[in-house]
Amino acid sequence: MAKNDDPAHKSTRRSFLKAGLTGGAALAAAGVSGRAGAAGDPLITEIQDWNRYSGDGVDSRPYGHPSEFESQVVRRNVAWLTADPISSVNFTPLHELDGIITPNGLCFERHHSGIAEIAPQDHRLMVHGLVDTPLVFTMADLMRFPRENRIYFLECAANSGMEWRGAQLNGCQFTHGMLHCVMYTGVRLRHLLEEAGVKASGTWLLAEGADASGMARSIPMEKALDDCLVAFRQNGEALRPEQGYPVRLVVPGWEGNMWVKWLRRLEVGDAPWELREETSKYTDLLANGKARRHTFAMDVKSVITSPSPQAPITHGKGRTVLTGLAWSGNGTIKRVDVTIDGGRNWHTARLDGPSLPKALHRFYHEFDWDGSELFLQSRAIDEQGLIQPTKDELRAARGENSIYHNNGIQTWHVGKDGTVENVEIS
Ligand SMILES: Nc1nc2c(c(=O)[nH]1)N[C@H]1C(S)=C(S)[C@@H](COP(=O)(O)O)O[C@H]1N2
Ligand SMILES: [Mo]
Repeated sequence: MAKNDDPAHKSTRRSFLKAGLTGGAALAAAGVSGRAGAAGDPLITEIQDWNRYSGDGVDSRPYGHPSEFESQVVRRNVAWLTADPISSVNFTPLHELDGIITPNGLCFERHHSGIAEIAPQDHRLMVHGLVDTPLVFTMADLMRFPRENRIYFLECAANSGMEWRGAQLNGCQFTHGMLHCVMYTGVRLRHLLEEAGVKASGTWLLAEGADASGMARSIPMEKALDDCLVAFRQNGEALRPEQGYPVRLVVPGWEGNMWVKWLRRLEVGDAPWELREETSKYTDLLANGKARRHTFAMDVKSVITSPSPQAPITHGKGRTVLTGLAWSGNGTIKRVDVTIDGGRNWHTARLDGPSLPKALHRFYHEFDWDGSELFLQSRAIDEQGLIQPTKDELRAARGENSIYHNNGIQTWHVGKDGTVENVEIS
């Protein structure tokens, strides 16, 4: 434990003692003050229960779960958004997470007809249409193809959709939480299609789910033969029922709606099917009354996850860690810029952790907070050189009728008391 008897640090002693001693060594290494005067802290001088009594033995938690002190780290919905939780969405608590991997139990859920509960032995995946040999695969059949492990983000095209006309929801969980990133294990969709033999006229693929909504999307054959996976595991274990157990389609970099869960049917055709999810939904109505459609790829985007409305600054002035996520459906993230003064000065953020195509990237910016008001923004640039636009730029290009594909720069206002609010300044 670091000792610091410099009188200049004494004023921080009391608040430090109240907050408890956590991560002392790591903080000291980073040059953070506030270690002085730990003497007399009952958490050090008195034996605590966890130090006196043995705890639960092995097997008390056959499937482990998070500490009881982390009970606030949960998915949340916005009750007024949808009429019924059966066809609804909840949000990943991005402000509580770090790194790039979303824990399985925290991946946001979007269902059109609730969670289908399917025993794997009862599941069938059909491949038919413009193929030489229509085929049906069982889960056991799928397990006999060569497997691949890939980390990808999934973002619903409606993520940030409620923010098109102005700042609305107070927290990145709600403004940006239709987003998760896990490691999938699965087989290349291409292998299944090759097994059936796609005819030369087969230029489109229909993917359909086994849930009651039978949700389906048209996918260009070029993408289907490229990097799509038919996945049965997430982060090493079986897919969660919420994520499409026993099998889902993974469509890297493209809008979440195409990642059909409980995947049961693949039909090869020669044109898109123009279903509900690609006409009345997931199209972008422009100012001139025309709608963009087939806007498959998710644009370059980022968000500061802390500080943020649900993760205010509680430690007062001084050393502050700003962190966030950046991602692009086009590939990797090349750079993230961060400003704390509403765009007057930009700093290059520090990217840390793996930089994988079509996966989340983690960034940090450490700064000394002088206790004044801040306007925090992040701006991502991807490997193709595409730059995240301001919301003004986005509305100038696309009007105000859109819901989907809002990748505008998010602004958080930090008050002098450290509270954080969703605002818009550009
Ligand atoms: N079968 C089926 N697949 C589906 C859906 C659905 O309701 N049924 N929802 C889609 C939508 S709109 C999104 S954004 C993603 C959400 O995936 P998640 O629930 O794993 O977050 O799944 C897609 N796949
Ligand atoms: Mo979605």
